[in-house]
Amino acid sequence: MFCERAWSGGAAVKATARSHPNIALIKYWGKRDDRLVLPHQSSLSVTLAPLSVTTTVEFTTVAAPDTVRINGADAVGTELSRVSEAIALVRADAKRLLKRKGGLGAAKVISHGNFPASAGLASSAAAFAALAMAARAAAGLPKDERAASILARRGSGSACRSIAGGFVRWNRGKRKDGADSYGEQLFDEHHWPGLRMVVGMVSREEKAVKSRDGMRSTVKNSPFYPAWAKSAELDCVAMAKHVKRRDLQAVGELAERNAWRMHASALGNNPPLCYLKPATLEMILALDGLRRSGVPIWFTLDAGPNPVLLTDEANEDRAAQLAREMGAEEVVRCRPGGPSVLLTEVEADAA
Ligand code: 2P0
Repeated sequence: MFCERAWSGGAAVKATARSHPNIALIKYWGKRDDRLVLPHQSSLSVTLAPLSVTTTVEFTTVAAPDTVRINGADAVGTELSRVSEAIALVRADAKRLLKRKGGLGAAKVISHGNFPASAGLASSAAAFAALAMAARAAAGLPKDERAASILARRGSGSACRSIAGGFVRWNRGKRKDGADSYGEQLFDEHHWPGLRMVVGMVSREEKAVKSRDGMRSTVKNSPFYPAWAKSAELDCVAMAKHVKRRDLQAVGELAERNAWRMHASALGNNPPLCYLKPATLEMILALDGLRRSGVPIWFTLDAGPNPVLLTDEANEDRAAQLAREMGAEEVVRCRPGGPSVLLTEVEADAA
């Protein structure tokens, strides 16, 4: 049994959850509130199967520091403190909502990804989504997608888009406390099963400026930032319509334009932030020629050098071939994935 819900004052409880990462078709870049992780603009993503992170959270009965193991290594420093801060929010919710006597003790967190954390595939999104689901269940809190998404958001913004599966919009929200800023499913993973996301891994080097620092600096120092935030909000509305119609060309063109604008805002930073490598540019510029010859492949690009090629099932092999020709050391093929799940549910479904 993966999820022990016997929550009877003091007994250790544990739960395991699994989440997919996601790739933004309309990017999140810039916070209006750093502590609550509230964005300046809405964003829209597709969930990436078969990549996943599986996380187990166990609350012990002893008051001690939390322990966190990620892919077999003990987490330390910021990595540990970000997980611990999310766990502290769960403890506070459990105390407030369940009114139990005595607090939850130290948490033991064990997390494994089936893809390298350094691949630039937003492993933090899947990791914090799985952590949010498992920690809430282990604490005996009821299943609540919105609350899980808000908790995941506090760990890492993009993680709020990995609770629901398929195509998810992270609403910017208006409230100061962030209660209306969470991921909302627009279409599930069965809406467009033929869509393909092919990641061309041109570099595994850790980037010089992490997304969190890069976006903070861009908000503060780039004169292009207000224009970015305004256009991204409009892009979200248009992208939802294109996805609804499963219009690959419209989705691809808008995803490219939106990614370029995000990178343009970062390039407008002082000092300029360039996340592209020469091989990145070669790959994405080659797409234009391919499309003119009738091959429907577009790209999107996060704050890193590895393009994600957007295409359909029929052209997936061509996209993978292109990525390799353009210098990708490794190619990862993805399709729309499902929601975060507690593994007890998977067991129940399979039975
Ligand atoms: C995204 N990125 O929408 C954008 C596109 C990077 C570029 O979400 O500070 O790791 O933890 O909220 O979620 C990366 O930022 O940042 C990201 P924090 P996160 O996917």
